[in-house]
Amino acid sequence: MSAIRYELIKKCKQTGARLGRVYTPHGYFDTPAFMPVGTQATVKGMSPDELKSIEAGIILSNTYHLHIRPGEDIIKEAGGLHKFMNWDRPILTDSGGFQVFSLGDFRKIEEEGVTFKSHVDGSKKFLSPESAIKIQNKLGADIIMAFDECIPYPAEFHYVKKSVERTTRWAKRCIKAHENPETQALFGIVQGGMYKELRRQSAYELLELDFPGYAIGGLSVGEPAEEMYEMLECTVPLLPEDKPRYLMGVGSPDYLVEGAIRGIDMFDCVLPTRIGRNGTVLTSRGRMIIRDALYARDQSPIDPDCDCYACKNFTRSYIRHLIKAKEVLGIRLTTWHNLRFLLNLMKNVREAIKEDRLLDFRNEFFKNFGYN
Ligand code: PRF
Ligand code: ZN
Repeated sequence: MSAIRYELIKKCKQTGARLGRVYTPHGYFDTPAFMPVGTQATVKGMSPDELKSIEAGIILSNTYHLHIRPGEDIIKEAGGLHKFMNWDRPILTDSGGFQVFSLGDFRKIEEEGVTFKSHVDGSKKFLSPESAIKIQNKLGADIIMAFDECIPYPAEFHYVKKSVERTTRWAKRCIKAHENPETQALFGIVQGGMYKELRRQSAYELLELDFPGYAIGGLSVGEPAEEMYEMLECTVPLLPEDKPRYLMGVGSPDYLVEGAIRGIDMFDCVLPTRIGRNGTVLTSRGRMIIRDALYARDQSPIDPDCDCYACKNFTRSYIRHLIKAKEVLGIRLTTWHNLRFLLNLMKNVREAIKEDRLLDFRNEFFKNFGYN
């Protein structure tokens, strides 16, 4: 028995999108879903109650960061990640595969695993399929991720092929090392760079291992949007209908809608929280740089169509002032709004799937947001 169950509720008649629900040991979440990122066992600036008030159904955290600080043993002693951070809804932890490649300055990739330098104190660290799973077993998230190599863009065919084959060998080692398959679902990660043939090879190899869910990694790494969509179009149709599909590290509004249209069920990204902290907000009319002098005397809310705490209670003028004065409340309000904006976008996407009008929704949303 797997720790999770995916219920396919309905397919959109206009697109390849799916309305679904994923049941986990900590309750269910509706899909397509956006997962706010809580790298350090906290979604920066938001309390668990606040996250619930904006209807976050599942959050993501990181093996790499929690291993370095405070260490998985401290979290296990606290009763696991849910208890440690007081979040009782589903959690997914990423394996560290990606963070090691994007954060570690010095790194050496070998068959056994990856050696890298801690971004905190520069000390030498090592992660392997076995240790990444062992750490995730101690953290206790509902969904855990295989240890993979996220290939940089661009990359040579020959290198990508070797890397894909190693990621499959690592995936097998992850399954073998996993101690709690009944309470934690281990997802495989399809890689393959920007080569359709290698994406298919990676998918076929991982399908044989029968994971309870599949992620698509190595995308949104600097390639043009069209290339990402092509990779999705050649990979998603190979994945099982009765399991969730997760597009890793993708969360701009256009990618969320286009991903859902192509059959993706789960997404995560630091975008809403990160841009919020530097004073950029997402609105139904596009991105807005709230720091801009244009808003100094603007007495309207960030987004008149938004129902979030920031929009119901504060003006652009005030939030701009807080951000410029580097006040904590400023970044709390922009983060709050941006997360609510994306969670609400996903809710609208789910509504549109239910009513077979996701393509119409996409066209209307893109027109207002300023995409084409
Ligand atoms: N692998 C893992 N985590 C990830 C990625 C990946 O390829 C990406 C790529 N966009 C984001 N996060 N393990
Ligand atoms: Zn708002």
